[in-house]
Amino acid sequence: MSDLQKTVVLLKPDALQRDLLGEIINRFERKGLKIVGLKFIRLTDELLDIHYAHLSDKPFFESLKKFMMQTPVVGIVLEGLEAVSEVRKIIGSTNPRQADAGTIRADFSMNVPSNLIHASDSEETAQNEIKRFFSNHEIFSYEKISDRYIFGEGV
Ligand code: DAT
Ligand code: MG
Repeated sequence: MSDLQKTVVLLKPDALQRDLLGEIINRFERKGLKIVGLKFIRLTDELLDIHYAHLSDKPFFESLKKFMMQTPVVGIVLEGLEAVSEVRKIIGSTNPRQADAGTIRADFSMNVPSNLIHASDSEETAQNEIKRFFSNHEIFSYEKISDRYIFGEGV
């Protein structure tokens, strides 16, 4: 199906420390998003300079990078219909106190940078982040019996 997209999420150190990995992954599973890549990633200063380049002039840049290196993060590639915008909708706004109730950030967090989760913000970013964090052999294509019920008959 043409509007099947892939997107990247990173479960941040606060999600790991607070035992919220399963809860967060469960929300994506329930939506019908398909997990096509999943692993621990140890972020480095060099990776974060690229990943958060749009924030390099902010006063919180160094502390943000330190926070992201406190523990491994869980990197996930999700696939689904308009997955990039759907996942951004499910995670909620950057500031958890402005995020809509029912979103992951609003329901389980209160502050930045500890807002639990990163997600690609556009199709172009998603493509770059898949290449940044995953090798080709770490992205899997497989059929699930539920695909046709969730994505439609044509899938
Ligand atoms: P998002 O993560 O919603 O894409 P972003 O790309 O603008 O938002 O920022 C990346 C992360 O940086 C964000 O998840 C948390 C952190 N951050 C943003 N604004 C911040 C601030 N004012 N103080 C501390 N951390 C901040
Ligand atoms: Mg962002």
